[in-house]
Amino acid sequence: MKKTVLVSMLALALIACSQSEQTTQPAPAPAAEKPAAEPVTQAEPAAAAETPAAEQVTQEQPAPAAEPVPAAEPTPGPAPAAEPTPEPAPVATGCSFDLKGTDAMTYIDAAGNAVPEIVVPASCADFTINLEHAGKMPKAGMGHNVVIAKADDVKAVAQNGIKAGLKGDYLQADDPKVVAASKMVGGGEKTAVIIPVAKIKAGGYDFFCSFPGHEIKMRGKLAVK
Ligand SMILES: [Cu+2]
Repeated sequence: MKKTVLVSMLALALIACSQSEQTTQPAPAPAAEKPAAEPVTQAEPAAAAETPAAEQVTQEQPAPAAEPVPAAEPTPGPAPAAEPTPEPAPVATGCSFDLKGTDAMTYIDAAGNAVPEIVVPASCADFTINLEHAGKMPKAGMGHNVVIAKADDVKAVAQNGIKAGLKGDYLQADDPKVVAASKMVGGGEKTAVIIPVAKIKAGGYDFFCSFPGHEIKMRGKLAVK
């Protein structure tokens, strides 16, 4: 692009154009004159000559003819588009999300980042959260699951889960407050929970781990968008 500008500036200098400083602008001349095919009439050389191809211009008006070339070139310069933008929070791109549980009692995403929120596309009928226990600790000591419930119900569901005990995967059987839940897994194990999106469309739902005490750290929002 710089080359083009230089060349055009050179050309402009050679032909003694007074508008050389405008070469960097995308469309300095009246942009309305798009029709490139329009033949130039010698009556209005300056005005009509902008867009027409160079071959149409008579040697009488070389100055305006040199402009269209650089004017058209600078536009295709989407250099800043390639700039990477940091993602604020993990966003699900499809109808599933890969979640990991750790021995440090945390949920992380595939990249190892915290997961404060999972975006559930409203267009999905079902949304799946795949859970992998990325640690080594056994289920009895550091078990993890994924439970979906209203944010206001999380405490109660967790309390009911404690009563159910490890035998019950720390989740009360048929707890009406539970929208969906995976089984409890230990280090190296995988599981998943399928969430009917219609059930959480109203908003205000969280995902959390019902292992005793874990929901304090292992909890995030489900945002249906
Ligand atoms: Cu857990």
